Amino acid sequence: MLCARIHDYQKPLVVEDIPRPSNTNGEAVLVKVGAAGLCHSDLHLINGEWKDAIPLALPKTPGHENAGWVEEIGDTVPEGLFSKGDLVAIFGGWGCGICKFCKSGDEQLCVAPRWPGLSQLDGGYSEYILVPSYRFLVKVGKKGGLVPEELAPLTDAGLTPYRAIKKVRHMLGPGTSIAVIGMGGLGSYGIQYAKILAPNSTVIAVDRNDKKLSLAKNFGADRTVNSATTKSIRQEVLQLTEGIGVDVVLDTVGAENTINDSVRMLAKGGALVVVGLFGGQIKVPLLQAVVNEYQVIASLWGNYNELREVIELASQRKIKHAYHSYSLKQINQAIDQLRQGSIIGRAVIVP
Ligand code: FEH
Ligand code: ZN
Repeated sequence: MLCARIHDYQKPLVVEDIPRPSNTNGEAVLVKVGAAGLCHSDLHLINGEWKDAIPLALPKTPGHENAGWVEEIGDTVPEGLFSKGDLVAIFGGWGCGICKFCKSGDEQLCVAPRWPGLSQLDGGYSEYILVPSYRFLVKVGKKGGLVPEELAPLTDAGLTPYRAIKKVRHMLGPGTSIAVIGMGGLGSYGIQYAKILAPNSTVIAVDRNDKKLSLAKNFGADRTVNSATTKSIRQEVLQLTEGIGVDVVLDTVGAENTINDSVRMLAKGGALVVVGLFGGQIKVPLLQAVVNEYQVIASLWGNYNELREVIELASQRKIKHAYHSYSLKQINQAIDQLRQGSIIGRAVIVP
């Protein structure tokens, strides 16, 4: 099977033919990959920036945002659950199943995770991916006619902001506002969830790129702020919120400058929810944080049930998708474009 693997950090992925997994035993399911989304985390991984935190035995196939069709079914998968050819989204937070986080349903927070493409297990930049348990598959019905290119990003880019906004939806409602920083893959879903989960809040999209901001408008953002051209993001946001600031900021970038901007636009009692992993430190001025009772919340990915919810929304065609397809052979081109920030929406690899 064709796949794209990291052989050396900071080098292009190597597209090569390797034997297809032959061990679809027990609970495992072999999935023919229909699409695999390209995430910023893959850039960190390929650059070697995470090699201490997430040590990999190279060569390794990345790709943790996957959807496709059931190809082979292990012998202990309960009868009748899956059939060959079923369309499935692959939940990527593969956990041990028995720790307190897995048992509470937040398997993406497992104490011993085996995330595809981000651990010793191979991911989806490949014609086939071996999923260690049927428990990580969401079977997708025909409603809405979803295709793998739409489903794959939903397993991460479309899942992470959903969980994040659910954590703070009680702070939103009439007369409130939320700013979503970064209109890449996550942000373009984030503004839509803000509109769905808090329909009466004002949703402000923030990015450096006008094309991404116009996508955000198209996807339901009420207001946009270009952080590269504005004289002051804080002043512009204050103007848009009658001098109050925003009740919630969702930072999908997670860089020191976006965290600084986020804190400076918060209303009293506001919450900053960070999902972006660009890097650096979260620094919040202590006096300001306490006096204003700011909340800083980190949120990782989403759980299996949250994935089911976003797929349900997508099946009802309540969310829009922006993606660009690349073949496996074009994967290094997609990686370069993601590095340059020139992809509008999500890049998906279609093997
Ligand atoms: C990054 C690191 C570890 C787990 C998950 C991730 C994200 O890419 C998920 O969006
Ligand atoms: Zn990711």
